[in-house]
Amino acid sequence: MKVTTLNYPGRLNDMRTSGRTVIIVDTLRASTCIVWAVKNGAEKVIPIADPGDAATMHLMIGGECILAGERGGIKVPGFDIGNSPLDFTASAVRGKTVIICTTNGTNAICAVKNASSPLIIGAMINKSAVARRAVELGNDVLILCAGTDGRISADDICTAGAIAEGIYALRPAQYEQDDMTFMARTLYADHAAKRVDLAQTAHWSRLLKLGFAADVNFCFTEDITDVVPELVSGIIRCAPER
Ligand code: 3SL
Ligand code: MG
Repeated sequence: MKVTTLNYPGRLNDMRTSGRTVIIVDTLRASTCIVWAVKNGAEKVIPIADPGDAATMHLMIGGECILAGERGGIKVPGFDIGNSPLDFTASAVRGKTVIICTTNGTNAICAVKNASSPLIIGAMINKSAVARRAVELGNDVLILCAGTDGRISADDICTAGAIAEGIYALRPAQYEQDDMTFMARTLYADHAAKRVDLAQTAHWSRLLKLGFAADVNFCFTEDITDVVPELVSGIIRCAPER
């Protein structure tokens, strides 16, 4: 079972997705928001790349629909909520359709949404459940990190390492990895042992400057939930029990 990590979607066209389970990671903050929305009872989450398209879809769906998203980390004007996981409460999302549009995370999801592979949403808050799901599925794994503005983002790499570590722990004899996954697991080990301070990295420190310290702490809390959202035909729901 080989685990490959892609730093950001730019080289996605060079990668094979078929036959692999694809785990999409945007730790700060879109994949954390999606996991938390599904955990809190959202009926479904629809990821959209463009804010105008998201607003149009919101108008078309009407009814019990929440429009969420950011540009530059800040709620898009006119949207119901921004991209703070702490806003995706049960009272905000239960039983509703959530349309979400973010700068990097939903772009990464939309980049693979037509792939025939199993597509699951990974975050630090569900890392162990995601590793278990990947092992159940039994395919090779591609961890697709959203990155930040077309570049590597350490928060995503750390979560990729945490998920890969979980897969290794469950299947050590079958486990193989590429060098990026080796580096991701090393970063995660250093983070877990407090040998590195990810608050120095670009996106984390930017969110702190914008006043989102509580979000960052939440996004880096491990295993809050066992929910594993799955993307099928462009719509994200809780993965069915297998
Ligand atoms: O780019 C994204 O998808 C966002 O998660 C970035 S931010 O954390 O809202 O700035
Ligand atoms: Mg991000």
